[in-house]
Parts: sequence; structure tokens; C-alpha cells
Amino acid sequence: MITLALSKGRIFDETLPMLAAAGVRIAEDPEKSRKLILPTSRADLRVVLVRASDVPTYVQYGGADLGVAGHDVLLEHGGEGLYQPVDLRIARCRMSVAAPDDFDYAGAARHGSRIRVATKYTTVARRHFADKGVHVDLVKLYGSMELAPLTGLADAIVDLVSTGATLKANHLREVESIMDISARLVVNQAALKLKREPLRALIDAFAGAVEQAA
Ligand code: PRT
Ligand code: MG
Repeated sequence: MITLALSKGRIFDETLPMLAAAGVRIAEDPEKSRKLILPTSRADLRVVLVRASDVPTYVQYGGADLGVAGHDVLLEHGGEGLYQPVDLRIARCRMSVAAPDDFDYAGAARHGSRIRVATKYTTVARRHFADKGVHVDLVKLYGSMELAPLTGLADAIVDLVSTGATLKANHLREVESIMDISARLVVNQAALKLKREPLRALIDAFAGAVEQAA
């Protein structure tokens, strides 16, 4: 049996067509079912549904043989024990610094002021500001980063942006783009040795689906 870890929402929705291209169908709709393990049209392949940030952990410890995780999630996890053979180019967005319309981020950075930054992505944020020589105090949050500057909790945030609508609705603007983000296929390195043939075939199928979509 091969176990594929996915998270509900955009990762599941955007992985589905890639699985279909590989001839794999999933009968159940995860938004309607309460099941956490979904069978597929292939008797030897099942899907487990986990939190987006738990996908690397499941694959690292062998709870799943492979999974789909955002590059943002992988950078925070560290990627230990994970083979990352394919950039799936799905669930795309960018990681950016954003601040209220009336906060002079560039000026504060230039003058060496300490900027308080709220984020879920402390590893990436710490590295980014250190590289730029910008002095920051990082505040770790687990969600709704956009609220932090509006309540005075922070001067700025580091968050994912796709359309920009969420920032706009909260009177924030992107002041610096840190990196482009997309979802990656991750594979347990031990499983790759033990189940080499079927896992290689799946990796190749995903890579083929990426080529087709390009
Ligand atoms: O929701 P949960 O807490 O369970 O986990 P999660 O939020 O990590 O999961 P999910 O499904 O929302 O995101 C899974 C992956 O999708 C992330 O790890 C990213 O790699 C990728 N992705 C792509 C995004 C976005 N686009 C995105 N726009 N993840 C989150 N967002 C959020 C962003 O944080 C912000 O709040 O959407 C909002 C901004 O969207 P726009 O369109 O208004 O700019
Ligand atoms: Mg979410």
C-alpha cells in the first residue's frame, strides 16, 4: 500500500487533476465526508487528509510515503528526511512583507529602527531580514496575520499573498516580496528504497502532469 498525504482545500483541489492525469481518481469529496483516509481508484494507493503544516511531518516519519506541501511549509519544517523530487507548480503565491498604508517601512528599515513583525513564518522571516540587515522583533502567530498591524500588535507582517485582496481589505500593502511559493511533491527517503518501483512510477506521473500543464 502507498499512502499519499494531502491537505484539504487548495492543495487537495489542485492535486486532483494531476492524479487524474496519472489515471488515479478519488471518489469521495473531502469537504463533504468526515473520513480522514480516502481510497482511490487504485487498490494500492490511498490518500490521508492532514493539516497543511503536518504534511512534511507525516512523510518524514513514514505515516505517509509521499505528500504534497507548500514550499512555505517545507521551509518552516526544515525538510529533514524528505526527498523533494518535483515542483508541482500548483497552489502558487508569494511570501511578502506587508504593512499598513501609512507605515513607512522603507524609511524605518533604512534608519535602522526596530520593526515589529508578526508572522507564522518565523524561519523564513528571520533569514530574510538578517540578509537585508533590517532590525526586527518577530512575533509568532498561527493565523490571521493581517489583524496584527490593525490592532497595534505589530508594525508589519510576513504572509502569503495571491490576489492581494486580503491585504487590500485590511488596508495593508505589499512593501517587499520575499520569494515565490508553490507546492512540492515530498517523498519519504526510506520508503523510496523499500517501495522503489511504485513510488518512482508515481513521481514520474506527477512530473509528467507538470509538463502537460506547462
Ligand atoms: O488552513 P490551515 O490552517 O489548515 O492551513 P493552511 O492555511 O496552511 O492551508 P491552506 O490550504 O490555506 O494552504 C495550503 C498551501 O497553499 C500553503 O501552504 C501555501 O503554500 C499555498 N497557498 C497559495 C496559500 C495561498 N496561496 C494563500 N493565498 N496559502 C494561504 N493563502 C492565504 C494567505 O495566508 C492570506 O491569508 O490567503 C490569504 C491571501 O490571499 P489573497 O488572494 O487575498 O492574496
Ligand atoms: Mg488556510
